[in-house]
Amino acid sequence: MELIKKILDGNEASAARLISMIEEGKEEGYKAIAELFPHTGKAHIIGITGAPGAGKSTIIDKLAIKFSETGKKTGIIAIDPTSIKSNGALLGDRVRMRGAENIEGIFIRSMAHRGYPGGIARATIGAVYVLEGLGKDVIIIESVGAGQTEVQISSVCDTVITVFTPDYGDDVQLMKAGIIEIGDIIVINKSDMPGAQEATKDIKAHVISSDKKDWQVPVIMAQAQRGEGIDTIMGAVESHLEYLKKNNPLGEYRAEKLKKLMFLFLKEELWAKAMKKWAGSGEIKDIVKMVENREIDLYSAVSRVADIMLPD
Ligand SMILES: Nc1nc2c(ncn2[C@@H]2O[C@H](COP(=O)(O)OP(=O)(O)O)[C@@H](O)[C@H]2O)c(=O)[nH]1
Ligand SMILES: [Mg+2]
Repeated sequence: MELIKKILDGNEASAARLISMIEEGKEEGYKAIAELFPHTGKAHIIGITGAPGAGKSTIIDKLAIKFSETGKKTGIIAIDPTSIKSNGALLGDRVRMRGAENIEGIFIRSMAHRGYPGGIARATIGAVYVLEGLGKDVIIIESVGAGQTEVQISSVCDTVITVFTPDYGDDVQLMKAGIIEIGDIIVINKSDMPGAQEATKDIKAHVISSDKKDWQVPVIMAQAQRGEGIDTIMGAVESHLEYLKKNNPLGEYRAEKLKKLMFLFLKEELWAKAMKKWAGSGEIKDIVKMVENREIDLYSAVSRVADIMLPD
């Protein structure tokens, strides 16, 4: 396929085109991915999550520049719900990546999230394949901290960085929701703000009680805007990759995540297929009506619909 040849040759416009096709769920796009697949699997995939405004894009901008200084090509995928569409291009996070934007070898792509959370992982993994085909050594994915979405992003990534700010008090909910648990590295950004030391101490205490196997999650203070702490983050990212390779061959580590993603995608696929197949079903509409009129309880209704859709 001509498109694939161009991507493998490093043509960014072709890569952008294929990512769009995947975002739109085009059959042609999935076929191209199948052809691209043998050329993938080598990049280090890093996720950065955290509340809007925590400084994720600023950190990525600086990290990508550092990577490029060490000769590594970086691809950035920003899943940005605040993106504004302008001339067909998504702006938003790109605005915060002005430094990295013009460096050769760095490719930035914003992706709109399409309202349904499952779609994020689905389109993201496609974009990862494409960036690997482009020859990126490192792929950084930015996404906002939002429960289910985060869990999905962590399934796509080898290393997850969670970004908090000193006023993370509001984020206690995130911690309770397990957001902190998915971080392999935790960054307290905006350490110029009051309360940074306390926040770091608090989070360190929390992390110690919930550490991951034999990886001690580092809690790093940073001031991304000024580039402070970026070297430490970079070092932690590299140590985490070493750790994964040493203790758990990367293939094994990824296998577990891939299995999870496969069933996630399967669930969506089956749901979409069932909805399409049964959209006009009078039988199901009748059951829905009965639910609306409180003639039947929800358990019975769902069980009847499931039996219609998937008979024994
Ligand atoms: N005070 C302070 N502001 C920062 C720091 N890092 C980033 N910012 C600012 O915080 C705002 C949000 O940053 P951004 O990277 O877009 O956050 P994102 O939404 O998590 O991607 C921007 O105005 C940044 O310039 C920092 O260390 N200290
Ligand atoms: Mg951002």
